[in-house]
Formats: sequence, C-alpha cells, structure tokens
Amino acid sequence: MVNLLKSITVYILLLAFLLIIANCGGESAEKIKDTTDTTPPDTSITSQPLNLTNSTSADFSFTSTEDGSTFECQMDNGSYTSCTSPKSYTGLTESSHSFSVKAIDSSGNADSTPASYTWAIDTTAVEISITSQPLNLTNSTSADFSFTSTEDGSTFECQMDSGGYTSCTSPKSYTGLTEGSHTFYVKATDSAGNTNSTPASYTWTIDTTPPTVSSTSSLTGVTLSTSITATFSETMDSSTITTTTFTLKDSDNNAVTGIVTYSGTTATWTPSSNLTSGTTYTATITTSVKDAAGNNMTSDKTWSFTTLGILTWVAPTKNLDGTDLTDLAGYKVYYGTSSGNYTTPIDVGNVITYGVKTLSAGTTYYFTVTAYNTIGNESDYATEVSKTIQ
Ligand SMILES: [Ca+2]
Ligand SMILES: [Ca+2]
Ligand SMILES: [Ca+2]
Repeated sequence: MVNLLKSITVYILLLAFLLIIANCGGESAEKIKDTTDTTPPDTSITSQPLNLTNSTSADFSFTSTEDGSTFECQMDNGSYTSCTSPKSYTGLTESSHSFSVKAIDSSGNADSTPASYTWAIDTTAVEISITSQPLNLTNSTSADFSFTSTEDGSTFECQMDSGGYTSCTSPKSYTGLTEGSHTFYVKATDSAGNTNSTPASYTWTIDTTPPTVSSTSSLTGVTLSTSITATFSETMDSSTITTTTFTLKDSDNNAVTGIVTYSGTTATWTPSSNLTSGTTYTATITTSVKDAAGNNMTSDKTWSFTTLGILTWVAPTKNLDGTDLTDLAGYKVYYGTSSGNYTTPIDVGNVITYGVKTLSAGTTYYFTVTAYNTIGNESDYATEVSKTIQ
C-alpha cells in the first residue's frame, strides 16, 4: 500500500510537471504570435547577364525588401536551394536559361512571387556566304560583293587584300582596283558577340592587258595540206576564235575555206582541201578576238606565206643511146630567176615530185630537172618550166 501511494505521488508529480511544461509552451507561442510578421518580402534581381550573350557564366545580385532575409535560388528546372547575393553560375550550356530567386524573411515568410530572369547563351559563330562576286577572271577594275549570314542581326567587317578589316554592309563595292590577283574577305559578328574565326573569302584576277599574237606558223616551205597556227600571248576566249575572226585569203583576195580550232593558247586554221602550190596566202586575225578576261586585241594580225612550189616529172626509161635505163639512181632539181640560169642543184633522190621552198611572191622562177645513174652520169636538163609566184 505504501508502495502504491508512492507510485501515485510520482505520477502526480510527473503530471504536474508535464502540465507546467505545457502551460509554459502555450504562453510562449501566444506571445510570438502577437508580434509576428505575416507579410512576405518582395525579391528584386539587381544585376544579371545580357539578354543574349556568348558567356557561359552568369552572375546575379538580388535584394529583399526586408532586411535579414535569406534567399533561395533556382536555375532552370532545378530545385530552390539556399543562396546568397551575388550568386554565380559557370559552365552553362548554349540555350535559353531562367534564373529565379525568392527572399524569405526572418519570420519565415517566403516571397510567393520569386524574381526571375530569362536570357539566352549563344556561343556559335555565324556562317557567312558570299552570294555574288566578280567573275574569276575579268577586265573590270570594279568589284561588287553580296553576302549573308546565318543569323539575323549580324554585323559585318570586310577586307580587300591586306587592307585591314572595316565595318561594311552587303552589297559592298570596290572601284579602281589594280590589274592582278585580289582577295576579298568578310567576317560577321552575331548579336551575342560571336565572330567567325574563318572569314569567307573570294579570290579573282583582273586582267586589263589586251592579247597579242606572239608567233605564227612557218612562213616558208608551207605544205599544201598545212594547218596554219597562231599562238597568243595569253589564254583566249575560245568562243571569239572562229572562221570569221581567223581567215585565210589567196593571192586574189578570195577567202579560202577551212576550219578553226583553239587549244591552250594556239589557234589553228586547217584548210578544207589542199592549198595551191607555189601560191602566197594571207592569214588575218581580227581585233574581234578576246582574251579570257574579255580584252580585245588592239590591232589586226596579218601575215603571209608561200606554199611549196611542187615540181613533178616523168621518170626516163631509156639511155641516150636508146638502151634501157637500168641503173637510174636519182634526180637533181635546178631553178633560178632567169631562164637557163640555175643555182646549185638540189639532189632530191629517186623521187618524181619535189616541193621547192623559199619561193617569193611576185617572182618568176624557172625550173628543170636531171637524172643520174649509179655511176654518177647525169642526163641533160629536162624541158624548163616557169612559174610566177602570186
Ligand atoms: Ca515580412
Ligand atoms: Ca550565334
Ligand atoms: Ca590580257
């Protein structure tokens, strides 16, 4: 019984103690509630990245309307975590980002409308395209360029040769350029400040020098089936080299029919049928021919040549004494500019036709031929023939 009473006393004391504790708690909560602040603070972001930037870092400063506030920050879809101002982020990806921050006052009231800021990171440089430019080879000393970039709002800088970059817009024109090779460069900077490391460029050549005919085919010993060639000082516009601009006329000023081809720097005129023996022809290339840059030749190129004087004869069959000729060894051709007077003979071998070279226009030549046998006996002259080279 005594023990029971003791136990009850202990319980009563314990209960009383618990009641006192409970009472104390109740009074304390009532007192705090009376003076508590139930108004949440408002949060402001006071510094932030540019709206569009090429920086992958971001620094934010922020304030609360209530001193003593703490803050929680959120980047993109992450969760709010405790932070202080300033708050920095690094290694952000190239895309749009959103930062939010809310203040929590010392009474635990959180700003229900966090401050937030959205911006974009662009670290990719633009691509530039040159959309119009001079011909690769031109005789124009002016040049007009158009160009575009892959991003609206880009700004451009242009450079001609090694002249240095200056701000420019499309189209960009240059005048008074010198003859020779030139290179145009253009680079762009996007709105985020990214400049392409490799500029777009275009190289072309200005040629203002007219072409000339630097050489022609041989003027002497020209065979009847010859092709006549003219080599130019530079590559030509092949479309300007035709049977109209490259002609051949005979000594009567009649046009000769042929075809014209062009390769490398050489034009070739080929007759449709053999030329006439011992005749002077005149070839002409007119100023209508142009070099590859479009410059016309400044004066006609005219030159003349004489075709071979072709002699033919009938082989003898008898010796002077009437016996059969069995030891014929060859022939000698004689010719000169007066009848019966011949220069040193030409041993032409055992043939029955020969083309005499180095004949001059306007001159009459006299020709004959002898035969000789294996022991060197030479016949009399054959009947003389003459021809005036036209
Ligand atoms: Ca408050
Ligand atoms: Ca960009
Ligand atoms: Ca030229």
